[in-house]
Amino acid sequence: MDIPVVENVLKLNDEVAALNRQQLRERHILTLDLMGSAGCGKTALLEATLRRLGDKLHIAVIAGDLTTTRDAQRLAALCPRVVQINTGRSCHLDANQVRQALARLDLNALDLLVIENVGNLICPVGFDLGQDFKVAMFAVSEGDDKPAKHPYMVTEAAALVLNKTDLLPHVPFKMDQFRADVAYLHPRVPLLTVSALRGEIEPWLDWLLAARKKP
Ligand SMILES: Nc1nc2c(ncn2[C@@H]2O[C@H](COP(=O)(O)OP(=O)(O)OP(=O)(O)O)[C@@H](O)[C@H]2O)c(=O)[nH]1
Ligand SMILES: [Mg+2]
Repeated sequence: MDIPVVENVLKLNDEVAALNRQQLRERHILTLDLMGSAGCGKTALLEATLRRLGDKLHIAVIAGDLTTTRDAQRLAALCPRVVQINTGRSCHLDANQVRQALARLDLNALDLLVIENVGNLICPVGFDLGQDFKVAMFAVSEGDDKPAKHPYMVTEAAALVLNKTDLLPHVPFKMDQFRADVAYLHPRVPLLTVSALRGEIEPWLDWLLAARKKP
């Protein structure tokens, strides 16, 4: 019997992602998909980034959340180009939602677009949004085992941010174990240790500015 097989359930998403990528690359806009668990500090990192780079680069942010515009409101205090996507019950953004958000942004003269994905270590990994790079974010308060337990976050990411390093004296976190697991899963991926709360984000800023120069 001939059983029909759906070979690529993500095909439609991939097609729209390709359109997004083409639109963004034509304008030379570096686009990042920032993924990480709920509360790891994605919005805090973007706030710190806007404080440091907001008057040097034209930056836009698309913030994904199930409900509320709270992240967008925080970011709008620092950036005039912010769009919130409410995903309802969905645990990740998809390319079509990003496409609709792009239509709400003036892409002319934009240098950098960061898409803050829904706080979740699993679902965002599998969906191409049209970004140049996926960035995975962890926090020391989540424990050192998260890369090993969520390997696809690590293998799909072009860079890893480890946040809340200011809490290292207060939480059990084996940095050696964390680094070893990351190195095993994705050798040579940049590991950027930061404290968004304190504004200590130099490794992230350095990576970001270097990524802009890549063709
Ligand atoms: N100690 C410490 N706290 C931080 C740091 N960065 C963020 N936080 C705190 O962690 C909490 C969550 O930060 P958010 O920036 O909202 O995290 P998020 O990843 O955007 O969360 P969702 O959008 O809900 O997924 C807030 O109370 C922040 O103040 C940090 O570097 N150190
Ligand atoms: Mg947030």
